[in-house]
Amino acid sequence: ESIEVVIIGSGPAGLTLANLLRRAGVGCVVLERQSRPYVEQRQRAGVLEHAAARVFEDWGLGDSVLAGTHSDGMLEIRLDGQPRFFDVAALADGRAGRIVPQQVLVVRLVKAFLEGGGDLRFEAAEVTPHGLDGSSPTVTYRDADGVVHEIACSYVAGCDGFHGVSRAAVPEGALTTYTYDHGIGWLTVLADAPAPRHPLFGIHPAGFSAQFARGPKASRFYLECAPGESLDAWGDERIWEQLRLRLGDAELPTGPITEKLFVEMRCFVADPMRYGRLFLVGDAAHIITPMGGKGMNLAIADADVLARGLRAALREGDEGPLAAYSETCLRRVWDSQEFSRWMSEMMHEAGNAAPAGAFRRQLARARLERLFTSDTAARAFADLMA
Ligand code: RFL
Repeated sequence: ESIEVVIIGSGPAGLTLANLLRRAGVGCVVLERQSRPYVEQRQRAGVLEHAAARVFEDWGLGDSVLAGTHSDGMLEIRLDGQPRFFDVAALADGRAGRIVPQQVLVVRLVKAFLEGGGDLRFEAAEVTPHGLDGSSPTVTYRDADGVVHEIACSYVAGCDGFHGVSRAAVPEGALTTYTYDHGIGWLTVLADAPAPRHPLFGIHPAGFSAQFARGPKASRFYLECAPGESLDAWGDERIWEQLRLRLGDAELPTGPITEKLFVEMRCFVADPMRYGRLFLVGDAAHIITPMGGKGMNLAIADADVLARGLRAALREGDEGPLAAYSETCLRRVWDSQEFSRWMSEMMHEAGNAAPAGAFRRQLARARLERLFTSDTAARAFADLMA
C-alpha cells in the first residue's frame, strides 16, 4: 500500500489536515487509535477563533463546518462580582470567535471527510512510523482484526496529540523542547447548566473562575485550586458554592455535572516541528493552558500551513513553504503562549488575596484597568483574543 501522506491521529489537527489535503487533491490516509464514537464524544475546547473559521471558509468547507454556529464578540470579566463587558469584535475590526464545541467540529470534519470518499481508519493499534530521516518513510499499524499493515508514503503528519507516538519517534536531541508550569491548579467541570450570555471570567480573592458555553444547555466551568488537590476535596456542593461566590452570583443556575477533572496548567513547545519527513501538528508539537482558548485553534492553524506546504511540494514542485512550516507555525505558537501567559497572570493575580501577593495584585489590576481605559491596550488585547 502506498499513499502520499499518512496522518496519525484524528483530533482537530488530523481531521482538518485530512479535509484540506482532500481539497488539494493530495492523497492521504488517517490512522486513529480510538473508535469513532470515542473520538466524536471527546469534549474539550469550545471556541473557534475568527482565523480558524477563515481556514475552513478559504478551503470551501465553510458550509459543512460552520453551518448554524454563531459568533460571539463579547466577553465579561467579573471583578469582585462586578460585571464589565469587553467588546472584542468592535476592537478587532469585526473579527470574532464562534461557539463551536470541539466534539461538534470533530463530528462535522469526520462526516465531511468520509462523504468525500476519505480513508479514515479507526481502532488502529501500534501505529509506528519508520524511516523518517530517509526519502521513503513507512507507517505500520495493526487493525481491529489483528492484521498488521504497512503503508509507504512521502510524508507523515504527526497529529496524535501530546502523548502520541510521533514526537516520541524523533531521536533524542533532534528537537529543542521548552516547558513551563504555571504552578497553579485548575479544576474543570462540565455541567448541563445554562450557558452564560458571553464567555465569563471571574476575578475574586477566593480564586479565579470561568464559565463558557458548550452549546445552549451546557457549560464548562473552571476553578483555580491548589496544585495537586484531590477530586475528593471537590464535591458538587463545594463546586457550586465556590462558583456562586467567585462569580458573585447567588442565583447561578446549576445542573447535573457530567465531567470533573484537573487541567494541568503546563506549556510545552517543540522546535522545530519537523524531523525529516515527519511534521508535528497541533498538540503533538505544543500544548498551552486553556486560558485564552488557543489550543484547538493552533492545531487548525498548523494544519492549514502544512496543507499549503504539502500542496506546493507535491503539486507545484515548490519545497519552499514546506521548508518554512516550522518557522511559520512557531511564530503564531509563541505569540499565543505569550498572550495566554499574560492573560493568565492578570486573571489570577488580580484576585490574589495572599498578603505576599499584594504588590502583584495591584500590578494585575492596573493591567486589567488599562483594557477599559486605553483604546490602544484594548485593541492589542482584542487582536490576540479574536
Ligand atoms: P488531540 O485532540 O489530542 O487529538 C489527537 C488524536 O490522536 C489520537 N492518537 C493516536 N492515534 C493513533 N496512534 C496513536 N499512538 C495515537 N495517540 C493518540 C488520539 O486518540 C486523538 O484522536 O490533538 P490535536 O488534534 O492536536 O488537537 C488539539 C486540541 O484537542 C487541544 O489543543 C484542545 O482540546 C485544547 N483545549 C482547548 N483549546 C482551545 O482552543 N480552546 C479551549 O477552550 C480549550 N479547552 C482544551 C480545553 C483541552 C482540554 N483538555 C482535556 C486537555 C479544555 C480541556 C479540558
